[in-house]
Amino acid sequence: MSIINYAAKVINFKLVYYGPGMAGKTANLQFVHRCLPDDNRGNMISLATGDDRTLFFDFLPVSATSVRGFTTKFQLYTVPGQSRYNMTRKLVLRGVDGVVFVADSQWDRLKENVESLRNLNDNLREYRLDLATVPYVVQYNKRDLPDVAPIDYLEYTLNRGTRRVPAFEGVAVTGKGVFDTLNTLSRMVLLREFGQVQEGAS
Ligand SMILES: Nc1nc2c(ncn2[C@@H]2O[C@H](COP(=O)(O)OP(=O)(O)OP(=O)(O)O)[C@@H](O)[C@H]2O)c(=O)[nH]1
Ligand SMILES: [Mg+2]
Repeated sequence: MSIINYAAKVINFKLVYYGPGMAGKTANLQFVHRCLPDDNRGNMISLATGDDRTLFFDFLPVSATSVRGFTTKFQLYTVPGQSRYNMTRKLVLRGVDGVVFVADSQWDRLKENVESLRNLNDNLREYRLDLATVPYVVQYNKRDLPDVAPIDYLEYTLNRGTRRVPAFEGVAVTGKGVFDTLNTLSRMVLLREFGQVQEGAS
C-alpha cells in the first residue's frame, strides 16, 4: 500500500526481501547501501543478533526517479529468515508493495526455500494479498558456491505458481544480480501504481 504525500509530491513504496535464514537478504541491502550515493539513500538500520542474523529487520530508504511529477521513494526491508521469528516476518509484511524472494541456491537448502515460500504465502494471505497479484520477483542467490542446484530445477521448484515471475541469478556479496532484482521489482511496482511509466518525466 503506497503512501502518497500530495503536498510534497512524494510517493513511498515498501519492498520486502523475504526468504530462508542465511539466504542473503541482508547482503542485498548492504550492497545497495554501499553502491548508492548519499543523495539517493538514507542510513541503513539493522537490528541483528550478535552473530549478524537479522533479529527484527533491516531498513534502507532509497529514492528513485521522479514519475509524473512525484518523487518516488522505496523503503527496503528484510525479514528475519529463522523460522522462529514468524511474528516479526508477518509484521514486516504489513503494507508491502512488492516482494523479492531471495532463495539460497545450495542443494542442501532446498527444503528451507520451499518452506519459506509457503510461509510467505501464508503470511501474505493474512493481509488478503497473494503472490499471483502482488509485484514479485525471485533471486537465486549464492551462485558462486560449488553445490548449487541448476536454475531450471530451482525455477521448477520455486517459480511455477499461477504466474511465472522474473527471476535473477545473484551473488549478493559481490553485487551480482542485486540491482537487476531491485530495478525490476521497482518498475513492476511503479507500473502497477501509475500504469504506463516514463521515468524522469513529469
Ligand atoms: N558465498 C556467498 N555468500 C553469501 C552470499 N550472499 C550472502 N552470503 C553470506 O551468507 C551469510 C548470510 O547472509 P545474510 O545476508 O546475513 O543472510 P539473511 O538472508 O539476511 O539471513 P537472516 O537474517 O538470518 O534471515 C553471510 O555470511 C553473507 O556474507 C552469496 O551470494 N555468496
Ligand atoms: Mg538478515
